[in-house]
Amino acid sequence: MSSFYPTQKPSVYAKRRAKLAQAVRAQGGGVVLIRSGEEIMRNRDSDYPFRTDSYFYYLTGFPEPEGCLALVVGQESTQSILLCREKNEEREIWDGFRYGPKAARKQFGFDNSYPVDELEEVLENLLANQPAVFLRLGEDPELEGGVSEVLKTLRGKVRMGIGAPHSVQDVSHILDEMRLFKGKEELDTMRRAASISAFAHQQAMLATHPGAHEYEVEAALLYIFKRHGSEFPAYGSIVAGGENACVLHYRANNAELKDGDLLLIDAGCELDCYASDITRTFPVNGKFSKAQQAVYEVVLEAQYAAIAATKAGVRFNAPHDAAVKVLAQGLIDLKLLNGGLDEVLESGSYRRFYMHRTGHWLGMDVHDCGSYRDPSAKPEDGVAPHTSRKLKENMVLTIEPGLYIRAAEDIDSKYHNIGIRIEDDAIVTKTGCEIYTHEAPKTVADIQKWMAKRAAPKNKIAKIK
Ligand SMILES: [Mn+2]
Repeated sequence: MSSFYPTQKPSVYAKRRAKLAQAVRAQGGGVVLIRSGEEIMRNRDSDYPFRTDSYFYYLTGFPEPEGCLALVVGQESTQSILLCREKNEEREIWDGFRYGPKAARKQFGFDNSYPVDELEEVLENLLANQPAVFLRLGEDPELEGGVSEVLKTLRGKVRMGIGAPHSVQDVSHILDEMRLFKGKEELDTMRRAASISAFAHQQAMLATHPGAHEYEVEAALLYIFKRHGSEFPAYGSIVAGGENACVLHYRANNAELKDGDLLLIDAGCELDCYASDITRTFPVNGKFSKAQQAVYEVVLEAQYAAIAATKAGVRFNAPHDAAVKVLAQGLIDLKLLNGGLDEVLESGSYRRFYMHRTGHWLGMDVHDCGSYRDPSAKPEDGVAPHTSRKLKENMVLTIEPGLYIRAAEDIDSKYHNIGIRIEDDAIVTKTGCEIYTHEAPKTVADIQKWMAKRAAPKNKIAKIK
């Protein structure tokens, strides 16, 4: 039986392992251990769909549960070892294909491989006389426990001339920094994921009409994701009509859509373990009211300002600060806030309507790994330690300002329950950024023009009464 894994050439993952090895070698070398995770039961004997650990997949391209990568980093050379499930005809008849150690080594380009059942014995051999073990500390208690056991066993063999590693170190920060900067293969996958998601948003707009339920629109999204080979949504899709849009992580997706309301959709597919993340907000009936349009234009202008502020060399906070300025001025102009711009920014009164950040790293995880702080910030250089880091080429981040106006007595009723967020994904370039989610309609004119294409509201696919 053949399979399409690894999705990239084995050399892509091998290069990442070599880079990791270099960093580990600089710290004296040792053995890096990263596991793929296991299948988790959902209820009774049905499990959740398995999704590989991002770090493990980044370094191996190996898709199965119960895998473990051991990277043995010596001063001169590195050995890549995979531990995975053995072939098992019985289990393969029931659950599907397994590579088994032998085929996995060959197809994925490892130096060596073992059945994962032998993990403990293999670790005893691998860790003997090594200076250190590198793990994602705090993320895999079972592995940490297993390593502790092995250390104890090795210490018991001291009179046989065997030494145990002297330290267990965290490897997360090294991998986080690597994953923060995307390579060509990663950017290609992310662009493809984004195109699928943008197309899904287009189709979701066409599936929207008064009287439909949020879940019907969600179904239109998921259909497009799956139809294009996406394995999962990258996160729980938010399909939030009317006041539900003011719930930032709305999950129910079960309300009926009303004529005159807006619909906020925050949804993106995952493709080969890479996320996309798009938000669009549009009128259920295809046409913005004056009040909705006024608020929408403020958020859109804020997003444009944030996009313009995104480029290599500026700090991560710059797009956020640019967006906040526009949002605050807009809230003043709409008479939703009193006072001058400086006063509103200073007091933070805008936070009543804008309570989240303008973006986050995007990659294998939707809120991707990587520090937001300047790793080199030193107080003695006049840079406070909490200062946000500078953007560099090939970082990927979202740009997603919003305004959320809950109904309240002190607010003009025409603005009640308007929740708007506009989110695109951006690759940082030398001179600016590449917005690669642009195919989802975004301006008022484009959205209204697109939604005018809707067929008369009827379901093309038969539905059970
Ligand atoms: Mn996001």
